[in-house]
Amino acid sequence: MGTDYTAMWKDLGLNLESHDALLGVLGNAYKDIFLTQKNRPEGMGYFDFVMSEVHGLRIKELLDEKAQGRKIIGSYCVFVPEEIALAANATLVGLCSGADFAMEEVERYLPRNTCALIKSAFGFKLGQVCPYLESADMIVGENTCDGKKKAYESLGPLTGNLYVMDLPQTKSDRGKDLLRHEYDRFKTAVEALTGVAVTPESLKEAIKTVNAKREALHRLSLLRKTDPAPISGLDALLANQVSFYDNPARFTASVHTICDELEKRIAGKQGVAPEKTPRILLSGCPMAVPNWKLPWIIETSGAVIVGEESCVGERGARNLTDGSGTTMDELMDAIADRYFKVDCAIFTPNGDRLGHITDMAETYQADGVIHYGLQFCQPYIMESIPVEKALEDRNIPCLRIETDYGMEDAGQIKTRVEAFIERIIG
Ligand code: BJ8
Repeated sequence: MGTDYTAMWKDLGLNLESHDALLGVLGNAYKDIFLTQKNRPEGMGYFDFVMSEVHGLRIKELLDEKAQGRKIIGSYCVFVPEEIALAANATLVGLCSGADFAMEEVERYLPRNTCALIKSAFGFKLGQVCPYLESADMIVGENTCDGKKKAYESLGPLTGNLYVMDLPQTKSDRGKDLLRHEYDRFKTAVEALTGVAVTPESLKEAIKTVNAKREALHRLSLLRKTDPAPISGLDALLANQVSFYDNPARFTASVHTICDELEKRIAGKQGVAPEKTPRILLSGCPMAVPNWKLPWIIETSGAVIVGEESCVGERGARNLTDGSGTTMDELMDAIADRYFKVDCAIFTPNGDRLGHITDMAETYQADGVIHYGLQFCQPYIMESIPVEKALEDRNIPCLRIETDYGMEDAGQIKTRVEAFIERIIG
């Protein structure tokens, strides 16, 4: 980073030494994984810049917004509706939980057999290393998996500004009523935070902004149907990761710029890997920055990732919100309708997800699916068994990987991935 942001980080209460260490690890991993890729689209330069300024310029922008009276809301889950935050003059940012930090301290609060994503959220707080977390005026936790809902009981007192949203566990009418009710309650809480009443007009405008972002991501996804793949899975994942904290309008424009470039590549049959490179669909737990381990292993083992069935991917961005309503009730119903379709593994039963995975494998012409389960994540690991069965029933090979954020098992995973790719090639 060219600018010195030390004073800003200090004002936010970051532990400068630990923060430096984290930035060092992040920067080195990024250089080794992303900047060594061949045939990257030029448009990825924007995302390289965003990543180099992820704790710098973007945080400064958020703090400048705060100085103008805007509030920042941090979230850990795609069930928190960005539309409502934007309509009440707040900015929603994803609180990434993709790296181990301060693990000894974390294990004073959480059992060892807690998933790495939850541990990471605690590590970032306890280590005082995340400027997004520290600049947030409100942090939203959601009652999704058991790990998260119990962990929020301990995270609340550590942050002092945690708001907990209840979520249904079944796709029933009662479940949908609960979600709608919780979104009303969230709207009231955000209005109280910002002092700005949401109106049908502001909500419609916010729906438009968020839909535009999702449409750009849909465009990017669909371009990956082609062979040769015009963009790597790592770069596409990065775009999805950045969508959680970039300015929405700027992000949308940048994704369209890449898509324009990819269309030209497709016309010229130019890919990131040669035609007929084995194509993998990645499915499972979300991958937050800087969790790039598995995609990196896959794409350095002779395959290309052509889609992500994940909350940092198609599950998170799949559906648009119907913005045609004119009253508050109609628009809030439309928001609840849209989010109720998210097929997170915390729902039981969750048959829609099986259908989405098989559809995606067919749409993106995947030769095989790798299911990624974070160790100790019961919902996704349990669901990986029926997922594998549904895929194998359709003759789509599936490999189930269970891992965490450490690199100790990277060699072993690489061996399994290479064997899987061999199997696909036949
Ligand atoms: S909508 S996937 S973002 S909850 S990996 S913490 S499930 S034990 S992250 Fe998620 Fe919302 Fe669902 Fe998406 Fe628990 Fe599993 Fe850990 Fe997880």
